[in-house]
Amino acid sequence: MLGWFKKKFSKKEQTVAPVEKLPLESAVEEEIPEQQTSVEEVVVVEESVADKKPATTPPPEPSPDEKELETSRLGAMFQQLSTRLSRTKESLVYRMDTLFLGKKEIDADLFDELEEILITADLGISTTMEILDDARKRVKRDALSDPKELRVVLKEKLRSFIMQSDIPAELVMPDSGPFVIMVVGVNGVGKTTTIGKITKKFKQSGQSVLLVAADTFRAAAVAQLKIWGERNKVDVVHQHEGADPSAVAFDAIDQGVADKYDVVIVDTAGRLHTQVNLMEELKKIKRVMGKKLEGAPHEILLVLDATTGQNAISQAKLFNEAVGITGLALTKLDGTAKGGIVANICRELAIPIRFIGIGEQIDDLRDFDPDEFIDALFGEDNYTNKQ
Ligand SMILES: Nc1nc2c(ncn2[C@@H]2O[C@H](COP(=O)(O)OP(=O)(O)O)[C@@H](O)[C@H]2O)c(=O)[nH]1
Ligand SMILES: [Mg+2]
Repeated sequence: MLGWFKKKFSKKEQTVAPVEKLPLESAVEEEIPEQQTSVEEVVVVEESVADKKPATTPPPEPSPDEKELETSRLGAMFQQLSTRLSRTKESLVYRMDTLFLGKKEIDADLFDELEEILITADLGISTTMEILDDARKRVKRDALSDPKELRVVLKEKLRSFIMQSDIPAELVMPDSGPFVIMVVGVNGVGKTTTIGKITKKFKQSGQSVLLVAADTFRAAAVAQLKIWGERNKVDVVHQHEGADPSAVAFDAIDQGVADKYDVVIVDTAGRLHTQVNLMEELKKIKRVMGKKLEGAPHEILLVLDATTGQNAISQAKLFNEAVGITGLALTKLDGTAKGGIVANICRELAIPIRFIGIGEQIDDLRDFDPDEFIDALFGEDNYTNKQ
């Protein structure tokens, strides 16, 4: 479930020791040493080190000061995530805690109230039922009598749902040529904003990015992507309003390959103002890119708005049937009490969540990390200790 950045790009900005000297594990983690290294070269590097002996000189250990700085940075990020999730914390965890504290024993009433809390936090009926069944079994098996003991049971069950759709991010990345990401989703979920935020992450890790305005149905959509392009100082391929989105995508792949971009990100429309069926249009965009570059688009990222609750699940099913979704970005978790949808999505769909959006600003996008998410929700501040 880790996003591309945790696995592939997170450490690229750091100065890395020569690759031949690194053991395979570190080489894979440490990533690409130079700004313009293509994905192809990275793979070659990874293969070549496989034959070599483990390093005799490991990369320099961070100094105690650097370690401390990193720990406090991670701590601050964790705190921020925790704050941004506060509405879900209130609706799910605080209510649960109040219930457990107020009850002396685990009885049918407690389970009824728990059911209501879980459903209100948007865990969905079937996910809620599975959680409650599991909790009842645990109470019986382990002879639990104190309601507070249920907290751990529920927390671990939620974590296990979130771990379920864990699919390594590298699997979607190409061996060579640009990594093409097609971003889909209904209108207003945050596709263009998410693209802007992801672009910053790629840029920070030294990747060259080409943005593609294939939402050609509104001039404003193209203008919005261009603004994100300017903010990130990256090029944006666009044509006139109403241009054929497939043609825009087709040409962009040409440019992406010819100019050796590392990443090409294609923004698409969420609602068409013509007679064209949205799903047919998306299938066509996908098809033409695949014709131009084998395997493209490598990632079809569906953006879902967490505030829409269960509706997000139906959207995911529809888009998945039409174009085959490989990853999810879940936006607006900052503004909702319905963050329980995360567990529901993971349980219902075998699609990894790559990112979560926790605000409107460029830095308000996080690689999705199940442990961090659960700890932030349950208010356990031990995440940074695990790093
Ligand atoms: N609070 C919050 N707002 C977001 C987030 N992501 C996007 N938005 C807002 O959602 C609105 C629609 O975003 P946009 O990117 O235009 O959606 P699109 O139609 O799918 O491209 C904008 O006002 C964004 O600022 C998020 O993670 N949190
Ligand atoms: Mg848009």
